[in-house]
Amino acid sequence: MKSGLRFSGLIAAATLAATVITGADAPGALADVAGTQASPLDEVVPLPAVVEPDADVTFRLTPATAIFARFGSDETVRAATLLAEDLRPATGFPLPVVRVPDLGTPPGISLRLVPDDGRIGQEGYRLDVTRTAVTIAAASAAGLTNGVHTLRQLLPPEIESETRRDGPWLLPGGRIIDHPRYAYRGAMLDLARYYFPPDVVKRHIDKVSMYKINYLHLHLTDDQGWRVEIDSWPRLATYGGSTQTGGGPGGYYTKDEYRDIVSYAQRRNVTIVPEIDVPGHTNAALASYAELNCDGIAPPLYTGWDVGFSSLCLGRPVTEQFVDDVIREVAAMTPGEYLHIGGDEATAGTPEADYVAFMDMAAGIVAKYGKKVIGWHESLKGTPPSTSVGQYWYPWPDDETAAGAAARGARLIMSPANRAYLDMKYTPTVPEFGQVWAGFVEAENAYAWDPDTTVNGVAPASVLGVEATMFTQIAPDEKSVDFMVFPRLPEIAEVAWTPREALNWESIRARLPEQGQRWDLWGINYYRSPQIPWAAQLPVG
Ligand code: TNX
Repeated sequence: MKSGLRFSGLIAAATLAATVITGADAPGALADVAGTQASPLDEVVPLPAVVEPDADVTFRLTPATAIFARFGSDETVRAATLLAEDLRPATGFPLPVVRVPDLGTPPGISLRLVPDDGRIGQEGYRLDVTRTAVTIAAASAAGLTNGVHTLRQLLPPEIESETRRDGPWLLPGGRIIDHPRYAYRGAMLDLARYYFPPDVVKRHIDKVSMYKINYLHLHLTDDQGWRVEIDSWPRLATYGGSTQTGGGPGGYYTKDEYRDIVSYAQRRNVTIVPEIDVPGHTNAALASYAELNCDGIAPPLYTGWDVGFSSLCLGRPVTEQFVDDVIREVAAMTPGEYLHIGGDEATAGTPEADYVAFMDMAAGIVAKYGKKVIGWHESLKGTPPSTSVGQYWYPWPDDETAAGAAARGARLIMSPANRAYLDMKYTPTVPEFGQVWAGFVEAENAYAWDPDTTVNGVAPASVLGVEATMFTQIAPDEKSVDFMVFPRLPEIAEVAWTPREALNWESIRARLPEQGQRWDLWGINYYRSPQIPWAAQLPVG
């Protein structure tokens, strides 16, 4: 029995009956009140807030099904087009996007923008499935896209096939009313330690957006490489980007390639958060421009594993000019509100007062170019607490900088390394290539934690959200990145989305096998954790 499915049904039952039912009575209470078995309507990851299955009803997608969007509403047409593109390959159906002047409830699938009724918020949605019609209603494009991701997961896993399958393509009847727990649901990909071509980054966006991740933080610069073109300092990319961990050719994104990644993500409701890591983690920049070094000598490019040995020369006008130029050019390519300036492990003999002054200067430049600043939590020593966001990464719960800054108004994104660092090994032997410094992070460890109590002295109201990070010096290719990301990223996405009271390891454990079947069809190399009862692999092809 899947207790979590019962739990989600329980929320539905409680909603229907306007009665709060708790504790051990839950399964029986569900049967009594709702009179139904758990439905695939609640197989979704992340688990929706409210699920009201109607076991007597199914909707069947056919070659005649159309997707309706209101004429003149770009947001709905965009989400409808995304849905059609998602469903066409496996079904082989035309699924035309039809613009209509007024919706009514036509037979088929309709997407509509509605005012927030207080239950869906800005990013939530309502999904209704009857025998003849499927409706996604949301207050924003983001909400509609979240509803589209849910709809796709309600279809059988074969929907993920790139080639045509037979179906039948049935959607379970009922209603979902859903909204996220946190505003910031992030994933990070380190492109500095290894360069990945744009199509790999785009596939990564596809993979994370399925789980309603709405921010993808790109770690674009580090000791081993500088990956984004900067016109005013061209050698950063052409020379600083010319290698990677372990040697090899590296690479960088031209401005056009970078903008294309940003808009690809935007269409899937994923906002790119670019990170320019300063003042440490800067060997690639120091190697490219001698004047950024205190001794005026450019070091060689770096292809090793060490951290904490490099620093820009602080307190010099040329360094400030460098930071201003880079942030100006990156901000101009960033539609999102955040820019990440790193600030971690600035331990190369940097006096704390100099570090604080530098981070304060860099934060001021970010604000000057109209963006909000994020930094690794150490940066909260130097960035203004009331307007800054710190990303907490230590694997322990006590930190004066984070707690003190939160008390003065800073907000925190929770990435505790013992839960949310996807480069950690799962077990002492799996995989051979993982990190161990924050311990082992098996599937259950990545799930069973509460961001609201991660750092002592940081109140829930100061928690902006959650981010799962993927540092790549251990993972040179898409296959090894995927192995670390799945199943842990979908689990952390649920921690970030689903109401705290509905989080339940037994529940997600029972829902992940169906996700695994989808990953098989995507060709994802995932970790078949012994903690999860995986299903048989679906035939690919
Ligand atoms: C810590 S997290 C780092 C990275 C490493 C990572 C390896 C952080 C702010 N810095 O530079 O790649 O650990 O797990």
